[in-house]
Amino acid sequence: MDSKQIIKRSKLLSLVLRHRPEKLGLTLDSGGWVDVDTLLKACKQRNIQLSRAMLDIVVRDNNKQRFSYSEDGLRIRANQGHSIEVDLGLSPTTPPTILYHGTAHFNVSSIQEQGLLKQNRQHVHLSADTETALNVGQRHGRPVLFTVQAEKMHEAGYAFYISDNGVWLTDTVPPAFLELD
Ligand code: HQG
Repeated sequence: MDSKQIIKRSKLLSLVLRHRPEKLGLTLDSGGWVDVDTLLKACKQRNIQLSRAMLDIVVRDNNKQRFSYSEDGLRIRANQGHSIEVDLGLSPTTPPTILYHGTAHFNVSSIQEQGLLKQNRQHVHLSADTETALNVGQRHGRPVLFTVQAEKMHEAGYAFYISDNGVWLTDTVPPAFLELD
């Protein structure tokens, strides 16, 4: 499989495991898991080429480690980014002093007024480093960076989580804890 094919399969998995499992006639369980055999069968029925060996490569080589197998290897899920309500079973974690959020310039005034809202996803996504945050921001337009006073938020009682692939997650970031970089 070349990198193009891996990206194509990754995009399909992101869609199905985060947002629209019904596209392949699947449902996620409460933890966001899908049975691997059921997923492979659903692909086969729709003439989508995906073997277990290919899936292993997609999970292993995905540039953001977006997917994980269950310990027994029988189920698969997305590590973060869901719009469907799932419980990833993450434990509240103490964040670093500062986290970052990259967004598009046209969102700045709204974010300064309302804070960061989770929009269609289950969480607001934050990054531990500026480079990752700017990459996230440029998906939406001209990128800008907000710093988030994560430690202060945590002290004020807001919960933070870190996904299995290192993305920081929280419910909302009020304007008082945000600063435009
Ligand atoms: C913005 C990718 C106006 C927010 C990335 C963002 C990430 C507001 C957009 C993951 C707002 C939502 C998530 C407000 C938030 N007013 N705009 N009050 N509050 N926004 O895609 O963080 O590649 O749902 O700034 O790497 O961009 O898919 O969130 O621009 O980890 O694995 O509303 O998606 O991961 O956009 O990205 P998104 P995001 P993957």
